[in-house]
Order: sequence, then C-alpha cells, then structure tokens
Amino acid sequence: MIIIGEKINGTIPVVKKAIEEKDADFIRQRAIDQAEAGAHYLDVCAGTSPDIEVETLKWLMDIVQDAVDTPLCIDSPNPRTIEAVLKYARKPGIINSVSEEGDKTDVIYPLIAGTDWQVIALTCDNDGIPKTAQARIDIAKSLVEKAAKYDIAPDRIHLDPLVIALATDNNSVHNFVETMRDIKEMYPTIKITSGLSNISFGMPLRKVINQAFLTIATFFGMDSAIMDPCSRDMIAALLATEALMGKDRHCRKYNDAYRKGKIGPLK
Ligand code: THG
Repeated sequence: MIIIGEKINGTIPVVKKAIEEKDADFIRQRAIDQAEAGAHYLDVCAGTSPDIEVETLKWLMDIVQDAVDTPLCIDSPNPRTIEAVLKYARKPGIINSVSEEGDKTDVIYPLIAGTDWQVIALTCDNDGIPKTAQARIDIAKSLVEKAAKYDIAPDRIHLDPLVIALATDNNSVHNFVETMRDIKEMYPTIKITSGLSNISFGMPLRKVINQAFLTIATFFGMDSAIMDPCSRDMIAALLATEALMGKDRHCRKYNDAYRKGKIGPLK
C-alpha cells in the first residue's frame, strides 16, 4: 500500500491553529512523525481562505521539505493554486487533484506533462459526485483519455472513486469496489486511491469503520490510501490485511512491526 499521510491539512482544527499562529515546530513534528511512521507521500493542504492559500501552502511545503525527504502530495481544490506552488516542490510527488470540474485538467495536465509528477483524479464533475458506478467509470475514462493526450500514462494516475459516507448510501462500499474493479479492467496499470475517513462520516467509533473499509478496499486491490500513518490501529489493520492476502512473505512485515512496538498494545 502506498501511504499518503493526511495530517498536515488546514481543515484539521489543530493544524488550522498552527497555521494561524505560524507554529512551524508543530507542522515540522507532524512531517517527521508521519515520515517515521512510513508515509510514502505527505499531503499538504492549506485549507484556508483563497486569498492566502498560495502563501500558506508555500509555507507548509518549505517546512515539510526542510524536515524530511518524503515527497509531497499537494492538495488544493484550486488548480491555479497548484500551478502557483508547483515550483516550490523540490522533487516530483503527487498533485491532489484533478477532476472533470471546470478547467482543472486543462490547467494541471500540461503542468505535469513530461515530468515524473503523478496525479490524483477524482471521479466527479460539475454536477458533483455521481451516484452510479457507471457514471463514475465514464468520468474516469474521460480523465484518463485527456491525460493520454499529454503522454500522462495511467500508471501516473491515482484514480479516486470518492467513496460516499455509508450513513448516506448503504451501497457505498459495493459501489467503490465495483468501480475499482471495472476501472482496473480497462486500465490495468492505473492506481486506485481513497481517503479512508469519508466512509464513516456521521457514525460512532469511526475508526472501526475506517479499519474495516481499509481491509476491504485493500483486499479488492486499492493501491494507495490517504490516511493517518501514525494511527497504530490503522497500520495494524493494513499489515494484517496484507499478511492475510499472502502479500507479506513469512508474515515478516507484520511480525517486525509487532516486535518493534509499532502495532499492538502500548507497553
Ligand atoms: N481524497 C483526496 N484527497 C483528500 C481526501 C479524499 N484530501 C482531504 C481528505 N480527503 C483526506 N485528508 C484528511 C485529513 C484529516 C482527516 C481526514 C481526512 C481527519 N483527521 C482527524 C480529525 O480531524 O479529527 C484528526 C487528525 C489529526 O489530529 O491528525 O479526520 O478523500 N484525493
């Protein structure tokens, strides 16, 4: 599993406060903690008002890149923000995200053509998130075909089928798995990604639901996850799932994590 650490996001109240107070130490520690926990990319999202989004994102990017070598996942709903901050990235990472909304692909795809940047592509358009798997697949197709025009191959795309809260749509996980299966059939080298916490919105014991979702999605072939790599419970669920799938030879990763105290009860 490719882990995209989610903890530097201005929509999280403690991070919002750190941004407002210019508390670089707090952001730096979150970067170090996530890198040490094994994150492969670090999501950075300003989550602030649009007028200061670019300067906030640059500030976050500089702190993270001074602290760790982990590549960034630059998270903004505004493609022009991404365009403005891309030059501050010291190595290629992931752009989060494009979709069929507005002119997102027209701005982002040319930016990353001929580079090693990857991109998260959301299956939504100007009408929002479609309800049926088929409508999502149609959007995915269009996003991949447009990327191909810029020589952006499917293996650089993390398709995010945007899982809907289970409390809103009882069929949400079935829909996610079906979309994932169909998209992988069309584009075997594409990556499928998801935020893990959307599924449990409005439910108690959210982490229990998120863990079960991570297990199911991993089993059916999800490639990357936007998640909290510092959560021992989430990492335990992930390592257990990979071991159960026969993807962890001699269960070595699982056993090592236990021995090093990364999973299991705190002693
Ligand atoms: N898909 C894509 N990008 C995304 C999402 C997605 N970016 C944003 C979001 N969803 C993923 N990021 C987060 C970040 C934080 C939380 C959930 C999703 C979260 N944090 C805890 C909270 O706020 O209570 C606490 C975290 C902490 O303290 O560190 O729930 O779906 N492409």
